[in-house]
Amino acid sequence: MAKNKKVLVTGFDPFDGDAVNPSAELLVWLRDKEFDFEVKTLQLPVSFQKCFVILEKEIKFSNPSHVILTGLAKKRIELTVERIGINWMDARIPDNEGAQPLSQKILPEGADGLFSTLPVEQVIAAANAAGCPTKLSTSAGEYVCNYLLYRFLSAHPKLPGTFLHLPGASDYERVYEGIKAIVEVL
Ligand code: PCA
Repeated sequence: MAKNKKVLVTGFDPFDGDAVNPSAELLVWLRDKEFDFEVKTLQLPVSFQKCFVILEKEIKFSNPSHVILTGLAKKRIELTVERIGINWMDARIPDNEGAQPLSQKILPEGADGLFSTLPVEQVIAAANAAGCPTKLSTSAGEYVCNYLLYRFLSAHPKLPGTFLHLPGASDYERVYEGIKAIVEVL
């Protein structure tokens, strides 16, 4: 295990008229679990303007060794690990503050795409071994989740991190066990 391992796990508020977001429930679930390293949790607003600002404050404050960002992808049926964040926003629906950026870059001078800084195959294998069907994804979408991943990767090219999209209607206990296995294998 990495020396001074400290994993920051984030989730998102409910959005799109939903009452709950399983990525926020994940944070509550994780707080009850025991780890032999530190795990910090942070719930973020579904806001282009605020999510990354709040993440940055927490990274500066707690100096994590690994960052696992999570959110909901309602139409997916498995947990997915994002390989890449893209420099693009095209919001299908407004965020929770009414912002809806359409067809534009996140950072005008930034790279078109940035790869996750964790060994994604290894974390996929860990989640599958824990009984949670998990796949690789090469698109985190064009909404707030991809925005957060891209901004994170752009600001922290050396900090190991990735984004996990939780599936819609699922056996979340199993999904959460898979994510716990990912947090442990880092
Ligand atoms: N999923 C959205 C934003 C918040 C969330 O949980 C997304 O995939 O962009």
